[in-house]
Amino acid sequence: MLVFPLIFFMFSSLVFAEQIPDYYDPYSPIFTDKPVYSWTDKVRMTILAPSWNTDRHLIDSIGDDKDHAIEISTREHSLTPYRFTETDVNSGIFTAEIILTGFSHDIDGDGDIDTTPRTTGNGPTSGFLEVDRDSAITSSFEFADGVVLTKFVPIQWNIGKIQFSEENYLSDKTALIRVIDSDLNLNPESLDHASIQISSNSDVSGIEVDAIETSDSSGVFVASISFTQNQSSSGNRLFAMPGDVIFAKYDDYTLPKPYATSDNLEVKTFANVDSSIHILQRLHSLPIVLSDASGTPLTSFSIHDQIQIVGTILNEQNFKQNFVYLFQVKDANNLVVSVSWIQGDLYGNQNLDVSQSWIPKKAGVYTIETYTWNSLINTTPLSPSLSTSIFVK
Ligand SMILES: [Ca+2]
Ligand SMILES: [Ca+2]
Ligand SMILES: [Ca+2]
Ligand SMILES: [Ca+2]
Repeated sequence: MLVFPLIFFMFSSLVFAEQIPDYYDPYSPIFTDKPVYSWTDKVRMTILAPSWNTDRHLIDSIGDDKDHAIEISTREHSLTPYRFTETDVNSGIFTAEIILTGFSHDIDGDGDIDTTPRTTGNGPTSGFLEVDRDSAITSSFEFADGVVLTKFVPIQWNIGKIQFSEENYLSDKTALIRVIDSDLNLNPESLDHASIQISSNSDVSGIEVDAIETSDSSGVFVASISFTQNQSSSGNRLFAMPGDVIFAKYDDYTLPKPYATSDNLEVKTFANVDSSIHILQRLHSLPIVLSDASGTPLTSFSIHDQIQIVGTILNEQNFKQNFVYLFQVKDANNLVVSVSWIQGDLYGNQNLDVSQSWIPKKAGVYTIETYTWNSLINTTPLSPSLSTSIFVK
Protein backbone atom coordinates (compact mmCIF):
# COMPACT_ATOMS: atom_id res chain seq x y z
CA MET A 1 0.00 0.00 0.00
CA LEU A 2 1.30 3.46 -0.89
CA VAL A 3 1.18 4.91 2.58
CA PHE A 4 3.94 7.52 2.33
CA PRO A 5 2.98 8.89 -1.10
CA LEU A 6 -0.62 9.03 0.14
CA ILE A 7 0.25 11.18 3.13
CA PHE A 8 2.20 13.50 0.91
CA PHE A 9 -0.69 13.61 -1.51
CA MET A 10 -3.20 14.36 1.24
CA PHE A 11 -1.16 17.23 2.62
CA SER A 12 -0.71 18.68 -0.83
CA SER A 13 -4.43 18.32 -1.46
CA LEU A 14 -5.10 20.70 1.40
CA VAL A 15 -3.14 23.38 -0.37
CA PHE A 16 -5.23 22.95 -3.51
CA ALA A 17 -8.48 22.29 -1.67
CA GLU A 18 -10.53 24.43 -4.01
CA GLN A 19 -9.34 22.70 -7.17
CA ILE A 20 -9.51 19.03 -6.15
CA PRO A 21 -11.46 17.06 -3.51
CA ASP A 22 -10.36 17.43 0.09
CA TYR A 23 -9.52 13.90 1.05
CA TYR A 24 -9.45 14.78 4.75
CA ASP A 25 -13.15 15.51 4.50
CA PRO A 26 -13.96 13.69 1.34
CA TYR A 27 -17.26 12.98 -0.32
CA SER A 28 -16.64 9.31 0.35
CA PRO A 29 -15.82 9.01 4.03
CA ILE A 30 -15.89 5.99 6.33
CA PHE A 31 -18.12 6.11 9.41
CA THR A 32 -18.37 3.85 12.47
CA ASP A 33 -21.37 3.56 14.80
CA LYS A 34 -19.29 4.50 17.88
CA PRO A 35 -16.28 6.77 18.37
CA VAL A 36 -14.59 4.26 20.73
CA TYR A 37 -15.12 0.50 21.12
CA SER A 38 -14.59 -1.98 23.86
CA TRP A 39 -12.56 -5.11 23.08
CA THR A 40 -15.49 -7.43 22.21
CA ASP A 41 -17.92 -4.98 20.60
CA LYS A 42 -19.63 -5.28 17.27
CA VAL A 43 -18.40 -2.57 14.89
CA ARG A 44 -20.80 -1.29 12.22
CA MET A 45 -19.14 0.61 9.39
CA THR A 46 -20.56 2.73 6.61
CA ILE A 47 -18.82 4.10 3.53
CA LEU A 48 -20.49 6.77 1.42
CA ALA A 49 -19.29 6.02 -2.08
CA PRO A 50 -21.84 7.13 -4.70
CA SER A 51 -19.31 6.69 -7.46
CA TRP A 52 -19.18 2.95 -6.63
CA ASN A 53 -22.91 2.62 -7.23
CA THR A 54 -22.16 1.28 -10.68
CA ASP A 55 -25.59 -0.25 -11.30
CA ARG A 56 -28.64 1.73 -10.19
CA HIS A 57 -30.77 -1.45 -10.29
CA LEU A 58 -28.49 -3.81 -8.36
CA ILE A 59 -26.95 -3.99 -4.91
CA ASP A 60 -23.28 -3.22 -5.54
CA SER A 61 -20.37 -4.41 -3.42
CA ILE A 62 -17.06 -2.77 -2.67
CA GLY A 63 -13.90 -3.84 -0.93
CA ASP A 64 -13.57 -7.39 -2.26
CA ASP A 65 -11.91 -6.18 -5.46
CA LYS A 66 -8.17 -6.79 -5.07
CA ASP A 67 -7.28 -3.51 -6.80
CA HIS A 68 -9.59 -1.57 -4.47
CA ALA A 69 -9.59 -3.75 -1.37
CA ILE A 70 -10.99 -2.73 1.99
CA GLU A 71 -8.72 -3.66 4.87
CA ILE A 72 -9.87 -3.71 8.50
CA SER A 73 -6.91 -4.17 10.77
CA THR A 74 -5.12 -3.69 14.05
CA ARG A 75 -1.35 -3.54 14.32
CA GLU A 76 -1.17 -7.34 14.54
CA HIS A 77 -4.28 -8.64 12.77
CA SER A 78 -6.03 -7.91 9.52
CA LEU A 79 -9.19 -8.70 7.59
CA THR A 80 -8.63 -8.09 3.89
CA PRO A 81 -10.27 -7.97 1.49
CA TYR A 82 -13.47 -7.20 3.41
CA ARG A 83 -16.65 -6.77 1.43
CA PHE A 84 -19.19 -3.98 2.03
CA THR A 85 -22.60 -4.11 0.36
CA GLU A 86 -24.88 -1.32 -0.78
CA THR A 87 -27.83 -0.64 1.56
CA ASP A 88 -30.22 -0.36 -1.40
CA VAL A 89 -29.95 -0.78 -5.17
CA ASN A 90 -29.35 2.91 -5.73
CA SER A 91 -28.15 4.29 -2.37
CA GLY A 92 -24.41 4.58 -2.96
CA ILE A 93 -24.10 3.79 0.79
CA PHE A 94 -22.11 0.66 1.68
CA THR A 95 -22.13 -1.11 5.05
CA ALA A 96 -20.40 -3.99 6.80
CA GLU A 97 -19.88 -5.17 10.36
CA ILE A 98 -17.27 -7.07 12.31
CA ILE A 99 -17.16 -8.50 15.80
CA LEU A 100 -14.10 -7.79 17.92
CA THR A 101 -12.82 -10.85 19.74
CA GLY A 102 -10.38 -9.28 22.19
CA PHE A 103 -7.43 -11.28 23.45
CA SER A 104 -6.90 -14.12 25.94
CA HIS A 105 -7.96 -12.80 29.34
CA ASP A 106 -9.69 -13.89 32.54
CA ILE A 107 -12.39 -11.27 33.22
CA ASP A 108 -13.60 -12.52 36.60
CA GLY A 109 -10.48 -13.78 38.37
CA ASP A 110 -11.57 -17.43 38.45
CA GLY A 111 -8.42 -18.52 36.59
CA ASP A 112 -10.24 -19.41 33.36
CA ILE A 113 -9.84 -17.44 30.13
CA ASP A 114 -13.24 -16.04 29.08
CA THR A 115 -12.54 -14.98 25.48
CA THR A 116 -12.02 -16.75 22.17
CA PRO A 117 -9.76 -14.47 20.14
CA ARG A 118 -9.85 -15.16 16.39
CA THR A 119 -9.45 -13.30 13.11
CA THR A 120 -11.52 -14.59 10.23
CA GLY A 121 -14.12 -13.55 7.65
CA ASN A 122 -14.46 -11.53 4.47
CA GLY A 123 -17.67 -9.57 5.03
CA PRO A 124 -20.08 -8.00 4.85
CA THR A 125 -20.99 -9.50 8.29
CA SER A 126 -19.57 -12.17 10.60
CA GLY A 127 -15.97 -11.02 10.37
CA PHE A 128 -14.01 -11.54 13.59
CA LEU A 129 -10.96 -9.51 14.57
CA GLU A 130 -8.57 -9.89 17.51
CA VAL A 131 -7.77 -6.67 19.38
CA ASP A 132 -5.57 -5.72 22.33
CA ARG A 133 -6.68 -3.52 25.24
CA ASP A 134 -5.30 -0.22 23.96
CA SER A 135 -5.21 -0.94 20.26
CA ALA A 136 -7.21 0.62 17.44
CA ILE A 137 -9.00 -0.50 14.33
CA THR A 138 -7.95 1.03 11.05
CA SER A 139 -10.29 0.67 8.10
CA SER A 140 -8.89 1.62 4.72
CA PHE A 141 -10.38 1.68 1.25
CA GLU A 142 -8.57 2.52 -1.95
CA PHE A 143 -11.41 4.63 -3.14
CA ALA A 144 -9.73 5.74 -6.36
CA ASP A 145 -6.32 4.92 -7.78
CA GLY A 146 -3.80 6.20 -5.27
CA VAL A 147 -6.54 7.67 -3.02
CA VAL A 148 -6.92 5.66 0.17
CA LEU A 149 -9.61 6.61 2.69
CA THR A 150 -8.84 5.60 6.24
CA LYS A 151 -10.78 5.57 9.48
CA PHE A 152 -9.08 5.06 12.84
CA VAL A 153 -11.13 4.04 15.90
CA PRO A 154 -9.59 3.40 19.31
CA ILE A 155 -10.27 0.35 21.52
CA GLN A 156 -10.46 0.89 25.27
CA TRP A 157 -11.54 -0.85 28.44
CA ASN A 158 -13.79 0.98 30.89
CA ILE A 159 -14.09 1.25 34.66
CA GLY A 160 -17.39 -0.38 35.53
CA LYS A 161 -20.19 1.21 37.54
CA ILE A 162 -22.54 -0.45 40.01
CA GLN A 163 -25.88 0.99 41.18
CA PHE A 164 -28.85 0.09 43.34
CA SER A 165 -32.17 1.10 41.77
CA GLU A 166 -33.09 3.01 44.99
CA GLU A 167 -31.25 4.59 47.91
CA ASN A 168 -33.75 3.15 50.42
CA TYR A 169 -35.68 -0.11 50.31
CA LEU A 170 -38.53 -1.34 52.45
CA SER A 171 -37.81 -4.83 53.75
CA ASP A 172 -40.69 -6.42 51.80
CA LYS A 173 -39.63 -4.90 48.46
CA THR A 174 -37.30 -6.17 45.72
CA ALA A 175 -34.00 -4.41 45.06
CA LEU A 176 -32.48 -4.16 41.59
CA ILE A 177 -28.72 -3.97 41.22
CA ARG A 178 -27.13 -2.86 37.97
CA VAL A 179 -23.56 -3.23 36.69
CA ILE A 180 -22.59 -1.09 33.71
CA ASP A 181 -19.41 -2.31 32.05
CA SER A 182 -19.38 -2.79 28.28
CA ASP A 183 -16.17 -4.84 28.65
CA LEU A 184 -18.35 -7.66 30.03
CA ASN A 185 -20.42 -7.80 26.84
CA LEU A 186 -18.24 -10.67 25.60
CA ASN A 187 -20.66 -11.71 22.89
CA PRO A 188 -22.49 -8.81 21.22
CA GLU A 189 -25.03 -11.27 19.77
CA SER A 190 -26.17 -12.94 23.02
CA LEU A 191 -26.84 -12.15 26.68
CA ASP A 192 -23.76 -12.19 28.90
CA HIS A 193 -23.57 -12.50 32.69
CA ALA A 194 -21.82 -10.71 35.54
CA SER A 195 -21.37 -11.83 39.11
CA ILE A 196 -22.26 -9.41 41.95
CA GLN A 197 -21.53 -9.84 45.68
CA ILE A 198 -24.25 -8.48 47.97
CA SER A 199 -24.10 -8.23 51.77
CA SER A 200 -25.76 -6.46 54.70
CA ASN A 201 -24.73 -5.36 58.20
CA SER A 202 -26.56 -8.44 59.49
CA ASP A 203 -24.95 -10.82 56.96
CA VAL A 204 -21.46 -9.64 56.07
CA SER A 205 -20.65 -12.72 53.98
CA GLY A 206 -23.88 -12.21 52.02
CA ILE A 207 -24.77 -13.71 48.65
CA GLU A 208 -23.34 -13.86 45.14
CA VAL A 209 -25.94 -13.22 42.43
CA ASP A 210 -25.87 -13.62 38.67
CA ALA A 211 -26.70 -10.41 36.81
CA ILE A 212 -27.92 -10.84 33.24
CA GLU A 213 -27.33 -8.45 30.37
CA THR A 214 -30.44 -6.38 29.59
CA SER A 215 -30.09 -6.94 25.83
CA ASP A 216 -27.63 -8.74 23.54
CA SER A 217 -25.14 -5.91 23.43
CA SER A 218 -26.08 -3.43 26.18
CA GLY A 219 -23.14 -4.01 28.54
CA VAL A 220 -25.69 -3.39 31.34
CA PHE A 221 -26.28 -6.30 33.74
CA VAL A 222 -29.19 -6.52 36.18
CA ALA A 223 -30.00 -8.75 39.15
CA SER A 224 -32.86 -8.54 41.65
CA ILE A 225 -32.82 -9.58 45.28
CA SER A 226 -35.35 -9.83 48.09
CA PHE A 227 -34.82 -9.39 51.83
CA THR A 228 -35.56 -11.72 54.69
CA GLN A 229 -35.65 -10.99 58.45
CA ASN A 230 -36.23 -14.53 59.66
CA GLN A 231 -34.45 -16.87 57.24
CA SER A 232 -30.78 -17.18 56.33
CA SER A 233 -29.47 -15.72 53.07
CA SER A 234 -29.88 -18.04 50.10
CA GLY A 235 -29.99 -17.66 46.31
CA ASN A 236 -31.21 -14.11 45.60
CA ARG A 237 -32.55 -13.65 49.15
CA LEU A 238 -30.46 -11.57 51.55
CA PHE A 239 -30.74 -11.57 55.33
CA ALA A 240 -31.07 -7.86 56.21
CA MET A 241 -32.72 -6.22 59.22
CA PRO A 242 -34.51 -2.85 59.14
CA GLY A 243 -31.86 -0.18 59.64
CA ASP A 244 -29.18 -2.21 57.83
CA VAL A 245 -26.96 -0.83 55.11
CA ILE A 246 -26.70 -3.22 52.16
CA PHE A 247 -23.60 -3.36 49.94
CA ALA A 248 -23.12 -4.49 46.34
CA LYS A 249 -19.77 -4.96 44.62
CA TYR A 250 -18.06 -6.61 41.71
CA ASP A 251 -14.42 -6.90 40.74
CA ASP A 252 -13.57 -5.21 37.45
CA TYR A 253 -10.74 -7.12 35.75
CA THR A 254 -11.04 -4.98 32.59
CA LEU A 255 -9.54 -1.62 33.49
CA PRO A 256 -8.26 1.15 31.24
CA LYS A 257 -4.86 2.79 31.51
CA PRO A 258 -3.11 3.67 33.76
CA TYR A 259 -4.15 0.32 35.27
CA ALA A 260 -2.24 -2.71 34.04
CA THR A 261 -4.09 -5.42 32.10
CA SER A 262 -3.55 -7.73 35.10
CA ASP A 263 -5.03 -5.27 37.65
CA ASN A 264 -8.48 -5.50 39.15
CA LEU A 265 -10.59 -3.01 41.06
CA GLU A 266 -13.45 -3.49 43.51
CA VAL A 267 -16.41 -1.41 42.30
CA LYS A 268 -19.04 -0.96 45.01
CA THR A 269 -22.15 0.87 46.20
CA PHE A 270 -24.66 0.75 49.05
CA ALA A 271 -28.32 1.38 49.96
CA ASN A 272 -30.48 1.23 53.11
CA VAL A 273 -33.16 -1.20 54.23
CA ASP A 274 -36.02 -0.09 56.43
CA SER A 275 -39.04 -1.93 57.77
CA SER A 276 -42.15 -2.11 55.64
CA ILE A 277 -44.24 -1.82 58.87
CA HIS A 278 -45.73 1.65 59.12
CA ILE A 279 -43.69 3.71 61.57
CA LEU A 280 -46.71 4.29 63.88
CA GLN A 281 -47.19 0.52 64.13
CA ARG A 282 -43.62 -0.42 64.95
CA LEU A 283 -44.40 -0.67 68.69
CA HIS A 284 -47.68 -1.33 70.43
CA SER A 285 -48.42 0.71 73.58
CA LEU A 286 -51.08 -0.52 76.04
CA PRO A 287 -53.28 1.85 78.11
CA ILE A 288 -51.64 2.78 81.41
CA VAL A 289 -52.50 1.18 84.74
CA LEU A 290 -52.46 3.29 87.93
CA SER A 291 -51.52 1.58 91.18
CA ASP A 292 -50.21 2.29 94.65
CA ALA A 293 -46.60 1.76 95.70
CA SER A 294 -47.19 -1.94 96.35
CA GLY A 295 -48.70 -2.52 92.91
CA THR A 296 -52.39 -2.68 93.87
CA PRO A 297 -54.55 -0.95 91.26
CA LEU A 298 -56.08 2.32 92.43
CA THR A 299 -59.70 3.28 91.84
CA SER A 300 -59.57 6.68 93.57
CA PHE A 301 -56.80 9.22 94.00
CA SER A 302 -55.92 11.55 96.84
CA ILE A 303 -53.41 14.36 97.18
CA HIS A 304 -50.01 13.39 98.63
CA ASP A 305 -50.54 9.73 97.74
CA GLN A 306 -47.89 8.16 95.55
CA ILE A 307 -49.34 6.97 92.25
CA GLN A 308 -47.44 4.44 90.09
CA ILE A 309 -48.13 5.03 86.42
CA VAL A 310 -47.42 1.75 84.60
CA GLY A 311 -47.25 1.55 80.82
CA THR A 312 -46.57 -1.53 78.68
CA ILE A 313 -44.86 -1.51 75.28
CA LEU A 314 -44.89 -4.53 73.00
CA ASN A 315 -42.41 -5.02 70.18
CA GLU A 316 -44.43 -7.31 67.93
CA GLN A 317 -41.86 -7.00 65.13
CA ASN A 318 -39.08 -9.54 64.71
CA PHE A 319 -36.31 -6.94 64.88
CA LYS A 320 -34.69 -4.89 67.64
CA GLN A 321 -35.98 -1.34 68.12
CA ASN A 322 -34.80 1.67 70.11
CA PHE A 323 -37.46 3.59 71.94
CA VAL A 324 -38.14 6.50 74.28
CA TYR A 325 -41.26 6.20 76.47
CA LEU A 326 -42.41 9.54 77.85
CA PHE A 327 -44.96 10.24 80.63
CA GLN A 328 -46.51 13.65 80.95
CA VAL A 329 -49.09 14.83 83.52
CA LYS A 330 -51.11 18.00 82.87
CA ASP A 331 -53.46 19.80 85.21
CA ALA A 332 -56.91 21.21 84.37
CA ASN A 333 -55.25 24.34 82.94
CA ASN A 334 -53.22 22.19 80.56
CA LEU A 335 -50.00 23.01 82.43
CA VAL A 336 -47.43 20.23 82.62
CA VAL A 337 -46.91 19.30 86.29
CA SER A 338 -44.70 16.23 85.73
CA VAL A 339 -42.68 14.86 82.85
CA SER A 340 -40.25 11.93 82.70
CA TRP A 341 -39.02 9.37 80.21
CA ILE A 342 -37.33 6.04 79.85
CA GLN A 343 -34.95 5.23 77.02
CA GLY A 344 -33.86 1.77 75.83
CA ASP A 345 -34.23 -0.93 73.22
CA LEU A 346 -36.53 -3.86 72.78
CA TYR A 347 -35.54 -7.11 71.07
CA GLY A 348 -37.87 -8.64 68.51
CA ASN A 349 -41.12 -9.86 70.15
CA GLN A 350 -40.11 -8.49 73.57
CA ASN A 351 -42.57 -6.78 75.95
CA LEU A 352 -41.65 -4.29 78.62
CA ASP A 353 -43.47 -2.64 81.54
CA VAL A 354 -42.29 0.90 82.24
CA SER A 355 -43.37 2.77 85.35
CA GLN A 356 -43.07 6.17 86.88
CA SER A 357 -44.27 7.47 90.26
CA TRP A 358 -46.10 10.76 90.71
CA ILE A 359 -47.48 12.46 93.82
CA PRO A 360 -50.28 14.98 93.17
CA LYS A 361 -49.90 18.16 95.23
CA LYS A 362 -53.36 19.65 94.56
CA ALA A 363 -56.85 18.33 94.03
CA GLY A 364 -58.34 18.53 90.57
CA VAL A 365 -58.58 16.88 87.20
CA TYR A 366 -55.32 15.65 85.64
CA THR A 367 -54.54 14.17 82.25
CA ILE A 368 -51.76 11.57 81.99
CA GLU A 369 -50.29 11.25 78.49
CA THR A 370 -47.80 8.70 77.23
CA TYR A 371 -45.70 8.88 74.07
CA THR A 372 -43.54 6.24 72.36
CA TRP A 373 -40.83 7.74 70.16
CA ASN A 374 -37.79 6.39 68.36
CA SER A 375 -35.51 8.92 70.10
CA LEU A 376 -35.64 12.17 72.07
CA ILE A 377 -33.99 13.96 69.15
CA ASN A 378 -36.17 12.73 66.29
CA THR A 379 -39.32 12.17 68.38
CA THR A 380 -40.83 10.10 65.56
CA PRO A 381 -43.85 8.31 67.09
CA LEU A 382 -43.61 4.50 66.96
CA SER A 383 -47.17 4.10 68.26
CA PRO A 384 -50.07 6.53 68.80
CA SER A 385 -49.95 8.59 72.01
CA LEU A 386 -52.44 7.66 74.74
CA SER A 387 -54.09 9.75 77.41
CA THR A 388 -56.11 9.04 80.58
CA SER A 389 -57.89 11.54 82.85
CA ILE A 390 -58.20 11.16 86.63
CA PHE A 391 -59.77 13.17 89.45
CA VAL A 392 -57.63 13.77 92.54
CA LYS A 393 -59.51 14.73 95.70
CA1 LIG B 1 -26.38 -0.09 -7.07
CA1 LIG C 1 -12.74 -16.37 33.98
CA1 LIG D 1 -23.74 -9.70 25.07
CA1 LIG E 1 -14.22 -2.85 32.90
